[in-house]
Amino acid sequence: MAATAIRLPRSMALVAARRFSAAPALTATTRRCCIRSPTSAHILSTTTLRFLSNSSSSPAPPSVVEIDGRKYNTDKWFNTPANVIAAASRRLHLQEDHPVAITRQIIESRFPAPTFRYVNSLHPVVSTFQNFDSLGFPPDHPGRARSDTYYVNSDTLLRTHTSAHELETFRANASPGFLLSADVYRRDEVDRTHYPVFHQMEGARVWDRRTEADEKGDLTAAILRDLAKLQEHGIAVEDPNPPFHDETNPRQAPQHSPSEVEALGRHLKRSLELMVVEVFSRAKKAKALAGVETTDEPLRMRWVEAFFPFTSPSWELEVYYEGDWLEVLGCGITKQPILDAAGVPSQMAWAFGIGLDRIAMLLFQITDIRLFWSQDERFLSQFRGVSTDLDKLRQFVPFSKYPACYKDVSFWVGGDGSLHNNDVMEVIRSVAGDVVEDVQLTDSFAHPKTGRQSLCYRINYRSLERTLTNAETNRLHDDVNEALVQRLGVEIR
Ligand code: FA5
Ligand code: MG
Repeated sequence: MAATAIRLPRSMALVAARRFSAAPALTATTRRCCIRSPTSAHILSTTTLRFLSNSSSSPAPPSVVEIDGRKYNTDKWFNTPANVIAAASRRLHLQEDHPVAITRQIIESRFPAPTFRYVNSLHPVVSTFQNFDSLGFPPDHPGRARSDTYYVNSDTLLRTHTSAHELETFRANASPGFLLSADVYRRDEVDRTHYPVFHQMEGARVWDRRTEADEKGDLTAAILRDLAKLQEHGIAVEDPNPPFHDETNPRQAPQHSPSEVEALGRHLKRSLELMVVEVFSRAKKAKALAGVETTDEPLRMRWVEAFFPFTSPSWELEVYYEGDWLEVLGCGITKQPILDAAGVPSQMAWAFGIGLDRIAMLLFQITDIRLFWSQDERFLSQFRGVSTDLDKLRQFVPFSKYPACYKDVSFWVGGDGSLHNNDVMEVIRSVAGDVVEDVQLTDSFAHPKTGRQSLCYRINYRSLERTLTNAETNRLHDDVNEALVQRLGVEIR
C-alpha cells in the first residue's frame, strides 16, 4: 500500500475537503494539514506526521456481507464496519419529511422536469470502475486508498460520491439533464459536520451538436439561448476567474471552442447560484415562520477555482456563513472522454455535485450532522408535512443540549509505526456510536531516542437524546481504549 500522509482533523469542517482534487500539488505524499487544539486556538505544525495505512480497523471480516439487500463476497480489502452497513438501508434522502429529503426536493424544484430527469434510488455498492476509473482518476489517486474509502472487496466499494453514476446516466441519454441523489460513504474524521455516510446530489445538463449546433457546428448560440431563459437573481457574486485557466484548468481543445466554454460556464454558474438563492430564501422564510429574528445580512457567494479529474475547467461555489466561507458544491465542464465512453460524443455537458446534509444543516440551522440519523420524535416531528408543502418549512428548534464529557486517550503507535487518522476515528465511532460528538488529535510527538510516535486524541462524548451518566461514559471510553489496542495494535500510555 502506498504511503499516505495522515489526514488530520480540520479545525472546523467549514474548510473544503478537496478530496477529489486533481491538483498536482495535492498528491497523497505531499498533502499538508494543520491541527488545532480544541482547548486553544494554538495551531500545531504536523507536516512531519506520516503514516501508512494497512489496518482495516474492523474485527475479523465476514466472508459474505449483505448490504441493502444484496450479498457480496469480501476479501482482504474489506474494511466496512457494521454501523456503516446498517446505514446503507436507511435512504434518508427518500424518507418523506426528512430534512435531507426536503433539501433534495427544494433543489429539484430549481431544475424542473422534463428537461431534468430525477434518479434517486441507485444501490450504494458500485465498482472501482464506476467510482474512479470511469471518471479518469489516476491509479495512484489518494481517494482510492483504503484509509479513505469503504471497500467490500478489491474491486467493489461503497460509492464515495454520486459522480460514480455519471457515465451510466449519460449513456442512458434519457433527457437533456439529470439530477441524481444518493447516500455516499467516506472514511473521515469525527465531528459535528462529518459522518461516515452523507448524501450528495449530482446534476448535469447536456447540449447536443447533432441537433443544436449552428452551421459551423458550434453550440455557443444554443447555450446562450438557454441562458437567457434563466432568471436573473440580482445578487453580486464574487467571481475573479477567467472563463478557463490555460495552465491549471484549461478548456478542452479542440472539441470545445472558447465561446462555448464561456457560455457553458455562465449557464452552469447561473443555474447553481439560482439554486443557492432558492435555498437561502427558503431558510429565511423558515426562520420567520419559527419566529426567529432574522438579520438582513445579504447572501454572499463566491466562485473559486477547483480541480476534479472529470471536469475542466472546474470550480467550487462557496457561501459566506457565520463568519466563514463554506464550500457547498463542486462543478465543471464534463471531460469529453466520459461522454465519448457513454456513446454520446456529440454532446457537451456541465455537471455539479452538492452535499445535501451540509445544505440541510444551513437550511434548518441543524448544528450536528448526527441528528439526521436520529429516530427521536422530538427531531422528526418538526418536519412533518413539509415534503408535501415546502412552504410549511420552519427552522429547527433544538430540543435540548445535553452535557458533554471530554476524555483523552494517549498511546504509542504500535508495530511498524503504520496508522491512519481515519482508522482511529473509525474505531472510536464504531465502538461508541453516535454518542461521540467530536474527536480531535490534540498532540503528537516522536520519542527522541526510539523514534516511536505518540498520539493523543480528545474524545467528546455527548448524546443528542439524553444525559450520559459518568459510569456509562467511563465504560464506553474503556471499550474504546481496548478496541484501539485490539484492532490497531497501539500501546496506551
Ligand atoms: C465531489 O464529490 C465531486 N464528485 C463533485 C463534482 C461533481 C465535481 C460533478 C464536478 C462535477 P467533493 O468531495 O468536494 O466533490 O464533494 C462535493 C460536495 O459534497 C462538497 O462541496 C460538500 O458540499 C459535500 N461534502 C463533501 N464532503 C463532505 C462531508 N464529509 N460531509 C458533508 N458533506 C460533504
Ligand atoms: Mg470539495
